[in-house]
Amino acid sequence: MNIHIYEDETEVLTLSVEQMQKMAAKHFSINERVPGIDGKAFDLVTWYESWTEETTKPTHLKVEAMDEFQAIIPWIELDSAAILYEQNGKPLKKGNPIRLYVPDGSSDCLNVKSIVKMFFIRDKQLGDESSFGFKNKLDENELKNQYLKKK
Ligand SMILES: Nc1nc2c(c(=O)[nH]1)N[C@H]1C(S)=C(S)[C@@H](COP(=O)(O)O)O[C@H]1N2
Ligand SMILES: [Mo]
Repeated sequence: MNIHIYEDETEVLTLSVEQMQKMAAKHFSINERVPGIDGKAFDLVTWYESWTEETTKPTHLKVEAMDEFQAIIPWIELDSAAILYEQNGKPLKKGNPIRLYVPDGSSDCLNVKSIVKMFFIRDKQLGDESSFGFKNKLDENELKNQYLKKK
């Protein structure tokens, strides 16, 4: 299963987990950043910086999963973000092919499993707050607002 990587809306790379993980310089045990979780991970930001040809930093990362769950996260929340790619020497049983962990994120809901697309975006209009939910559906906050409006 390949992971599709985009700069804004342009696909720039298609990578297997093995290719992706070999490009990364900083590998560690995920429990160094996420206590209680085991497995091998690499640092997201240094991985991105090692191959991008863009000269400015992204404003946001958008990740999309196989089940169409997605998250949009401001770049400044990603300083300690990690990509989990292996557990007990094997591919992930839960979250295959890769899972994002955002230890400095606003919510555990941002720890997106089974990522198949990653978008490195430059668009300040996406705002300062992270969001998540199923694609083409309302996110949790929107659902809550809709619900409250009806009452
Ligand atoms: N692909 C995918 N990732 C996901 C979700 C999902 O529905 N699909 N749920 C998120 C939410 S809302 C939470 S709280 C955590 C739950 O992580 P866990 O399954 O390890 O408890 O995963 C996040 N990652
Ligand atoms: Mo959640």
